[in-house]
Amino acid sequence: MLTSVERRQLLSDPVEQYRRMREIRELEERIVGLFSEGLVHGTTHTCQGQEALAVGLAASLNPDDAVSCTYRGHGIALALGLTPDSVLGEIMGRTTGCIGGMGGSMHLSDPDVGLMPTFAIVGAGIPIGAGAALAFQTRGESRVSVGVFGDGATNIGAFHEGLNLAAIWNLPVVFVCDNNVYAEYSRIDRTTRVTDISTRAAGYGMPAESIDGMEMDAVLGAMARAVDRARGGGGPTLIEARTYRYAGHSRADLAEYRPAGELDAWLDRDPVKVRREQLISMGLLSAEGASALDGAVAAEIDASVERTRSAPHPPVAAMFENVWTGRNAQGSE
Ligand SMILES: Cc1ncc(C[n+]2csc(CCOP(=O)(O)OP(=O)(O)O)c2C)c(N)n1
Ligand SMILES: [Mg+2]
Repeated sequence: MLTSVERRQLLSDPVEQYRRMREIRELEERIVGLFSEGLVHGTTHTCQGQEALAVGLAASLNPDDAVSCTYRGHGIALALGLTPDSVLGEIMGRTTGCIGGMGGSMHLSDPDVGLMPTFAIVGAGIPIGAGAALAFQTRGESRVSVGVFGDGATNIGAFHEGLNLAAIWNLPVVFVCDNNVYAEYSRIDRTTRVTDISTRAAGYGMPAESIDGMEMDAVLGAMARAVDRARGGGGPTLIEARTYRYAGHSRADLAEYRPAGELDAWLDRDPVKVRREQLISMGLLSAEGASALDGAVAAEIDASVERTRSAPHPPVAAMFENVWTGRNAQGSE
């Protein structure tokens, strides 16, 4: 089985990019079922519909670049190279998870492939992404940081602070907003007067692009421009990727507030389906090859689910690991 680092290196190949998109879709759909079985505790936030953004973003980075993202980050984690076992193990609270099953669905991380923690606090990953970029700049390293967040997060103070500091210090960071139309149960136009998120960059003197986040080539193009700018000393960029989350916010949400027909219109432009058709028409995959690949991914995810079902939970004593206090071993402050 490949390691996360080996998986990360595969992503320059368009067929591997498609395979990763398929893997994300399959795993997210299984997770919904596993949640219904009571095997995922708390809740979980899935990203079906946002696969082109996850994979296009990961494919545009070097292995030593860094990414911070939100609780809706299973897709980005897989795209960056985390194995299905390490993502699912974490989500199901098993020792095979990327941080030993102690973080759960909203706290995935793997420093080996540059995945800084995924963040449950809306907007929290934005200043962390800027901070990583400040570290790279200070050390003179040619590394880029990417901060991924939702449309709702652009109304949080951390968005303003993170973008402003990144702009004034010319940090090597790319801010990526996945504008998936909703923040929890609220449509964007009920919470945000300016719904074209990319225009906010003007307030920070920062270049920006608004792209179709359902289209892999649009994501690859915008990311390449922004990453080149950051790595070349040109400072930060804001990318607004217009996407849609097919499922409700979390597992308690049936998304009944959505207007009739809206989901169907986005499903017509499904990124996984569209990329599959593009690869076939470009001659990079045959129709039979694509079906075989889809079947192989489904079988791999089946096997991962079975392995994870029988993987152990961490022992109770693990709750005292990785916990720091102000006291030393002798008990003094
Ligand atoms: C600081 C903070 N405020 C409120 C919440 C509750 N909350 C969780 S998700 C969410 C909506 C965020 O929407 P968006 O940024 O668009 O991301 P999406 O869920 O669509 O990916 C809110 C308000 C939180 N987790 N953190
Ligand atoms: Mg949103």
